[in-house]
Amino acid sequence: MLVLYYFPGNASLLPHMMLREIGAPFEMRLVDRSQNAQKSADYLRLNPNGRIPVLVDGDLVLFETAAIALHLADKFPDAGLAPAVGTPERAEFYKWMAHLTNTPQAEYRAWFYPHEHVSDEAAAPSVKEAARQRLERMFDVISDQLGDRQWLLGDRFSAADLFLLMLIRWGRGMPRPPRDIPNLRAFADRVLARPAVQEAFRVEGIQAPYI
Ligand SMILES: N[C@@H](CCC(=O)N[C@@H](CS)C(=O)NCC(=O)O)C(=O)O
Repeated sequence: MLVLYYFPGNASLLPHMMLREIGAPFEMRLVDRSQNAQKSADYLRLNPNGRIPVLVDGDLVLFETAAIALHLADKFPDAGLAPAVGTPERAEFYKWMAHLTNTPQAEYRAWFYPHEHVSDEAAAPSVKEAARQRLERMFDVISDQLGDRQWLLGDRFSAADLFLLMLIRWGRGMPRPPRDIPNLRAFADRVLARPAVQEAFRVEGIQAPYI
């Protein structure tokens, strides 16, 4: 049995949307951040970093969102969430998964948790501001790369598109949110139209505005 440890709207949203796309049975367990449950002894046994999400797949206990996403794409190839191994499309898929996780996703840590990046709390606003500037540039580059293509891989939908939707959504409170970039908004609307995505949002209690 697959078990996803989640908190609404957190990075667990990517594997959750994928699991809805896949349609395999799975269980969801809330990690109650209002109680700091991600730092509880029980949860730290699953992810010693104290971060969400974790996927348990039988004896396998996996942390890191991108690793979980790649594992799900591989485990359920019929869901078509990643191109075939060894193809140029698969390489592009890896590029986007790696880029999204170690560039904008990592940068969001500085935007949402600037205090983690300073030894002097007074410097936190400056770290946050620098993160804002870098995130804006990152979304500009992603937007240029996407152009007027339907999905990140062109005609082919993949888990990378679900990842990008989640990251666009995380920026909804920024001064210049990613949704203000016209092709990112159109892209996000395409992903949001997918029934599996709507079901994941409904189950997590995520309400409009989604991005
Ligand atoms: N690189 C990690 C980052 C996960 C992460 O930052 N999760 C956030 C929620 S989106 C979290 O657990 N925040 C609570 C905390 O850091 O205490 C991953 O992709 O799994």
